[in-house]
Amino acid sequence: MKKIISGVSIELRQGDISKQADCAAVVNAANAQLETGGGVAGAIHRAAGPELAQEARAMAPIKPGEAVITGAHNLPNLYVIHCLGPVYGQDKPEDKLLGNCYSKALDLAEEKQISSIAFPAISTGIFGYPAEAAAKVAFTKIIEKISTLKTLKNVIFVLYNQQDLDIHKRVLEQIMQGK
Ligand code: AR6
Repeated sequence: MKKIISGVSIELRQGDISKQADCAAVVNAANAQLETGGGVAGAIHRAAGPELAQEARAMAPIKPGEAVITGAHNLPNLYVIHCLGPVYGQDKPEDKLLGNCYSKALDLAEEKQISSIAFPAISTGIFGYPAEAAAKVAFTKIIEKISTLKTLKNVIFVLYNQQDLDIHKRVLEQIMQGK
């Protein structure tokens, strides 16, 4: 599914975030230490190789809602943007912290003047954020900033399974219909 808003496409696809060769930057659902981990962080660090953690170490730790950018090493991308999402029920206010992740990732991508970025559903795995509520925060923030984007033309969400893809499709439709 693809929607165009203010000349920027928001595309939803099912897949593995570590295999998105057509995106200049991929976003990592990181931990504070910017080390490898489970889920997205595990897949990204495995594919990028140990140099990713080595490069990122100097920038750690980061706080919930923050984002930093590194090279992509052995990944088929130019950059990895590491976002620390909130742990649901613990880091508050969750919606603001999650929104900050998306906002800062877009800012970093724009600073590098790249045209495409791929996001996973930050915080919705190990950190426990309900997928529908997280999708609402993510799309609302991106649409809020979309008219300010200069070089970014493709914002891609890579959802790991069909259920998450369906939830994101539904939430994006609802937001675009003003619901
Ligand atoms: N590609 C795309 N999406 C994925 C992939 C993948 N390869 N693997 C999992 N997902 P999570 P979080 C989905 O747990 O909740 C890590 O250990 C997954 O189904 O990766 O922000 C870090 O080290 C879920 O929908 O991130 C942190 O400690 C979403 O991606 C902690 O987990 C996010 O799941 C971060 O937790």
